Amino acid sequence: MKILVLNGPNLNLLGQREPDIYGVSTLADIESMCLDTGRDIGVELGFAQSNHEGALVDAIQGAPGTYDGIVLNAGAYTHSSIAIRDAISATTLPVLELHLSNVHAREGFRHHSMIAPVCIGVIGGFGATGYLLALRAMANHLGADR
Ligand code: CA2
Repeated sequence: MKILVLNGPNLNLLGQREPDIYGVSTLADIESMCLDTGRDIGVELGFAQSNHEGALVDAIQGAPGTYDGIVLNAGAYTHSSIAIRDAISATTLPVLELHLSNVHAREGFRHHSMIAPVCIGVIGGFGATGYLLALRAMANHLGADR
């Protein structure tokens, strides 16, 4: 069982700015925490990040055959990208929408998700811990958790 953790625009900056909103962990810290959880629940992981919408579409399209599910923090594209929504609709894999922050407690433009209707569920507001919750939720969805 293998899960892709896919991060979108600006998430490569984690830990460098806006720690009050996004926390102090870097993306590398989060990936390391994810690997610990992956070992705990017996799931393999892969990681990717891109600031480019098309590259995220490519990653979603390329995941079947290697991965069984996708944990996706699409960043700001969550709120705008029909292309990413269409890629999620088209894939055979389950996709979980993830956010570090509670988007519903923030600006109005973050309250709408273009991708939520085509995802299996949404996790947000728990900072870096949300990634670990998302892995457990996806593993449970895939029937692999221990
Ligand atoms: O809360 C989340 O995880 C978001 O997906 C993060 C996006 C935001 O546009 C979404 O509404 C919610 C922004 C990621 C920006 O990440 C930064 C990290 C450090 C410094 C600056 C930006």
